[in-house]
Amino acid sequence: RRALTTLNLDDGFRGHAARRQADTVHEYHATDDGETPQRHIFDARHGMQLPGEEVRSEGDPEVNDREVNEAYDDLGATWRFFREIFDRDSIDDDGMALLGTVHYGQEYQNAFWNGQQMVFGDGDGEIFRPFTRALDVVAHELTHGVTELTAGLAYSNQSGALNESISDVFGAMTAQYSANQTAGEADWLIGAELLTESVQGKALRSMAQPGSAYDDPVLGRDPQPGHMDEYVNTAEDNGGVHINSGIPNHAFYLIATALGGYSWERAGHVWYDTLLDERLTPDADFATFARLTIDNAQRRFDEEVVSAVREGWQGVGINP
Ligand code: ASN
Ligand code: ZN
Repeated sequence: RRALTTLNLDDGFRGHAARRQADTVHEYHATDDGETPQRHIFDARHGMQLPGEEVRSEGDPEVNDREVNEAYDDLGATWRFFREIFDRDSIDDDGMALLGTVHYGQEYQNAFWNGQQMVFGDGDGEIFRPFTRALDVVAHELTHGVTELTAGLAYSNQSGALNESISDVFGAMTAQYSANQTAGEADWLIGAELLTESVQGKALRSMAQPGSAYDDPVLGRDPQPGHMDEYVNTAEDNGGVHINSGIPNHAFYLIATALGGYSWERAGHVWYDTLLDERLTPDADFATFARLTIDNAQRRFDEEVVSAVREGWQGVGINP
C-alpha cells in the first residue's frame, strides 16, 4: 500500500540524480524590473534528463501542448501571488528565473523541486492526471524553493512536516488568490484536479479535514492527522513529512477560517513573516513555529488576530 501523501516513491534517489543533471540552469537570468516573472518551460519528452529541451520561454505565445501551457500559467500565477501579496520577486526575491520541466519520466506520479527547478510528471492516467493540472501543487513545489532559501527547514520529522505544510499553505493560498476565494468559500483541498474518476477520493490532502482526502482500494486511506494526539511516528517518508504536515495545515485552516475574509490578508502574512523570521531555525519543531506565529501576529496585527492564531494552534493540540 502506497500512502498518497508520501507520493515520493523512490524520490530520494531520483531527486538526487535530477540535481546532478540540472547544472545548465545558471544560464537563465533574473528579471531586473520585478514586474514580470522569467519563466522557462522545458520538455523532458518522457526521459529523466533535466532540464530537457526548452519549449516556451517568457513572453512566448501558447504552444500546442497543454502541460507546457499549464506549467507556464501556474508558475506565473504563483509568481504574481508572492509579488502582489508579499512583495517577493520570485523564489530568491531577486527575480530568479522559474524553470519548469514537464513530461518528466514515464507515467511519473509526482512533481518536485530539485534545488534548482520544478519538475512535473504526467501521472499514469489511471490514478493521476498530469501534475501541472493543479495550481496548488505547482505553487507547492515553487514554495519549496522559497523555504529552502529562507528558513531552510530541514526535510525530516517536525521541521520537515513544517516544510511540507508551508508548501501546502502557500499552494492553497495561491489557488484561492487566483480564484478570488475567501477562506470560507475555499475547499482547502490540495491536488483535487489530479485524481482521476477511478479513485475513491477528492484530493491528495485536505487541510480542512486531514485524513479525509481519499479512501481507495488501491491507494489506501489518507493517513494525515489533524491533531497532535494522532501524530504519526514513522521512519518512512523522512519521518512522515507528508503525513504530519496535516497538523500545521489544519492549524492554518482553523486560523484563516476563524478570521474570515481572504486567507492571505492576515493568516498568510503571519505565516510569511514567520518563514522569514531569523528566529525560525532549520530544526524548528511545531511548537517553536507556533510561538513565532503568535509573536508575528502581535507585531503586525491586533489582539483579535493573536487570539485566533493561539486558538488555531490549541485546536490541533499545540499550546504556544
Ligand atoms: N511532491 C513531493 C513534494 O513536493 C515530492 C517529494 O516528496 N519529494 O513534497
Ligand atoms: Zn512538498
